[in-house]
Amino acid sequence: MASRVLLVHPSPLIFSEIFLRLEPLGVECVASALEAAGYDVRLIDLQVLTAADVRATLKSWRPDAVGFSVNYLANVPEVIDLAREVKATLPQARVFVGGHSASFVALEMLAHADGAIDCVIRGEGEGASPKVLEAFASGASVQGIPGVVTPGDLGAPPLLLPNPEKHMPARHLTSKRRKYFIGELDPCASIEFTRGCPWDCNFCSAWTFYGRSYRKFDAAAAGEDLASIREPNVFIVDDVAFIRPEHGMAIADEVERRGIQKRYYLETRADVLVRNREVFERWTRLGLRYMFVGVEAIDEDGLKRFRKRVVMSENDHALQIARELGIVVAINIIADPDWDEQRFEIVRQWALEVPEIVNMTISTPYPGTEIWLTDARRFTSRDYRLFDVQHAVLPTRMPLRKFYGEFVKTQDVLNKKHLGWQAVYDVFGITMRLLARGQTNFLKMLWKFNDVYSVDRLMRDHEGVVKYPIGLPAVAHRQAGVRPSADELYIHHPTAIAATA
Ligand code: B12
Ligand code: SF4
Repeated sequence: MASRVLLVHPSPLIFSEIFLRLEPLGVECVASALEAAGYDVRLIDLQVLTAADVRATLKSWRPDAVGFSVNYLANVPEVIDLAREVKATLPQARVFVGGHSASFVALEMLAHADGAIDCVIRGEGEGASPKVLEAFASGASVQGIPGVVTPGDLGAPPLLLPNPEKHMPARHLTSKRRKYFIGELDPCASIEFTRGCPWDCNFCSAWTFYGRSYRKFDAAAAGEDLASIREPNVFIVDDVAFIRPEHGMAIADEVERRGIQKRYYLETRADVLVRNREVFERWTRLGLRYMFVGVEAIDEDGLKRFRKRVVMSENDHALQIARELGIVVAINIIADPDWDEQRFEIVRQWALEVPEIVNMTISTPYPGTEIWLTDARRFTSRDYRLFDVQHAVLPTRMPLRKFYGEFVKTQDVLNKKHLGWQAVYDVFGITMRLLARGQTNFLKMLWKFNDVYSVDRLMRDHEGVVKYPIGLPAVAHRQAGVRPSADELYIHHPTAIAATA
């Protein structure tokens, strides 16, 4: 039996160099399923440890198998190179990869790795991973295990877990947990209450991964998981929190019954907040402090273009409710590479007028999104590392340097709005309280901004040698407006559910 399994989560991207760094929940769930199956599991998170730690563990512990998590496209090259190192150090070790992005580019990762990765597990990893390791150990083929992709063979489609709450995250395997934080929620753990999203925004791959399914965790199990968390702060990672009001209320009952006292951050949609105000109100009493609302655009045209299925008045109403409840709201605006100086200026002015924390990302067609099928042929870069929503990979109307100039200027204005002298004065008490407890993540974040966001750095990133170019969609030239089929988009089909897990 392959008894020793090392699981690795790759390094942080630009985004998490400043604002937040969160525990690798997905790989912790896979670790939990493997432990339950009797494997000896170790986990290295390269957001807080280094590649030297991986090398040292390979030499001293000599795992029989190494699994990499690839939730972010930008991490693909790093993981392929690390897989090559594993095979060079331990030729007998088997290497497998899983995660959100790996699921969409599985065949192409295997081709780039040229034998260094034995298989990719598409979709949820808890069900397939123990089966794959069993096959590795017995010398049987992994082909035919649902979700398993081998070089040149996409294999059988993955199956959804009937009970995703069964394998609670193996948080005991992570070290340096004090490094996980989001803003002043420092330190901060993560938790799931649901999986999937029933909407279908065209720039997002959350819904295509789960085939638009939406599963709720058993409320008592969610309460038990929450009660087991040591950190005082919790990030609820659900794509859209509290879509079903009765579920949000049932978990709130558990929180009250168990006397759990924490502060929370969650992400939701404007229309859900408007519809289920009473749930958010109750959670505010239980400790909900921060909320991310995916606003995406500040005009009706933009909202329609992203197929967001909300109108501006709903966004405004939601922000009003959040203000009344005293929740600090963060919103995101997607910058289009087609924007000119004037467009950036309008957004800056708007962002300065609203009290919310405004963040900006750059529209990026990812495999798994609808816009990938329509826009990928226009890519100006095929470098995976630039697919992090902080770089432009489509042609910009302005010269690229000028576009980045406007982008960085906007980020800078937004940063000064929240982290300028008045804001620093406002958070002085928070900072001192955190320092007193030895938590320095938040303070470091306050000063790091200018080192991370610079036009020169963004331009330099485009000059990197592209060892493994990202592939293009197989279906040639889809027209915008023509909806692709579920088979073209989905990783999980909503009706393909495992009998047991
Ligand atoms: C929480 C979260 C984050 C956290 C990071 C958590 C972390 N340390 O991994 C934060 C807030 C930091 C974050 C940041 C970003 N995120 Co994010 N994030 C999410 C979110 C909402 C949930 C992820 C999660 O924890 N889910 C719960 C766990 C249980 O699920 P999971 O991770 O998918 O794991 C399962 C499977 O993927 C698989 N699996 C995972 N790892 C492995 C490993 C092996 C070996 C195997 C076999 C299987 C396996 O099995 C797991 C259990 O079923 C997802 C959306 C989503 N629904 O997935 C977006 C998402 C992953 N993020 C996305 C993006 C774009 C980003 C950012 C680049 C930009 C941004 N503004 O959001 C940054 C950069 C991140 C970075 N690396 O620095 C995109 C990914 C796009 C892409 N294709 O690359 C997603 C899909 C959101 C979206 N709407 O499109 N993110
Ligand atoms: S952007 Fe949000 S609401 Fe839209 S599909 Fe993605 S997770 Fe769902």
